[in-house]
Amino acid sequence: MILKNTDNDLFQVIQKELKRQQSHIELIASENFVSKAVLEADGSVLTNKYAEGYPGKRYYGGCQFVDEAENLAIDRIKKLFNVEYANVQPHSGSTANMGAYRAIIEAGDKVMGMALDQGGHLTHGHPLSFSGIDYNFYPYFVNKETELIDYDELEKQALEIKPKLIVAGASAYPRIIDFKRFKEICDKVGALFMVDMAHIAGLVAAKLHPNPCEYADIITSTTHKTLRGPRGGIILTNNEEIAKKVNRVIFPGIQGGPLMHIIAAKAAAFNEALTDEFVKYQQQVVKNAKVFSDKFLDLGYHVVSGGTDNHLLLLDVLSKAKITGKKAEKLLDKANITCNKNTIPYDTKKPFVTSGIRLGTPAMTTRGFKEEDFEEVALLVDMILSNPENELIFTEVKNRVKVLTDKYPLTY
Ligand code: DSN
Repeated sequence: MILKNTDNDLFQVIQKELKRQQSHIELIASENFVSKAVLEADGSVLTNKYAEGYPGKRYYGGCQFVDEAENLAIDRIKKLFNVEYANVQPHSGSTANMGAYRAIIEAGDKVMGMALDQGGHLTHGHPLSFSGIDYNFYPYFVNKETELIDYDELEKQALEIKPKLIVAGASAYPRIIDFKRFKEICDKVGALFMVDMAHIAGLVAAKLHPNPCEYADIITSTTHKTLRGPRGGIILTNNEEIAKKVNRVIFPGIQGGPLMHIIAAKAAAFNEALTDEFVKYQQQVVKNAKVFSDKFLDLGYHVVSGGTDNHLLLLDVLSKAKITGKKAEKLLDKANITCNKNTIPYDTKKPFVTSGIRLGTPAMTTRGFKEEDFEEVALLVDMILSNPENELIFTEVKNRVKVLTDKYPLTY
């Protein structure tokens, strides 16, 4: 690395982060490890290029090759999700959602989105997010008993509220989302239908989750979670008019020059996602999550909704281990296991404290973890949470984490 000689301070920071990633068990459900090919495109000379506009219609000269990169990304993502139109320029999931809202609704319109503390996302109407500021959001909830989206209740609410738009999609929902039912509700109340599939995009690509592109007017996603690409966003639709509006809203409406190196890295990731190996990887992600969740159930934990159908689970740590999610996150970090505190449905604790933690399998499955490895991780998590003051246990867990991370090295 040239940086070592030119800027050793920064070089050391990057080395420390690499070492952290190599030596920790990464369970944050929204994170993953990109391939060397994706990283190469991400760090390529395309970062030097200004390309405001879209392929074939740019405000700068010299765009012939970045045009090719963007067209590759567009063609591949359309094939991956079997959809007609794609905008691959959003810098993030938030920007993609802002673009989607602006393309199909007006400021002040009524929208329904899943409550953040029940699994939704900030950009689905939280009062501190642009979404909650610009639009009139009404949250919908999961059933208190089943902890599943209550579609009947959602329908009743929608009939009363008569929203212009209903948003499906979540950051912490462990079950299959019934997009067909959502669409039926939207049709019944005359609402547009948007899906933010950021968390499950990789599963959708591998056909392990229903494809929202079959039902929704507009679909957004990030590219760096289960999809295992660079950090960024996308917007998809089958409607030509909406596609035209999306393009105008993203540029010049919200963004200036697109990040061409990131778009190239998106193209590299989408290419990988079209392979059989990627499908096998996603199948393993789901199998691992199921075994992981079953092991916690065996250990006596309350797993929200009784299990998982996708890449994540929500563990109620307060009811079993009598510690908050905040404390659990800290304790696990000390043992080289990384996760995040998370509210569980109808949580009695504040979002910065929480009763739960969210655990995901995508990142460690990329490293090669199989079912037996996740069973071991569940045991290690339980050892820490059940013995928060015991230094000997911490040492033992750290040693066992090292055995696992050594077994599946992360090399860049
Ligand atoms: N912050 C992401 C997550 O962790 O789920 C969602 O954008």
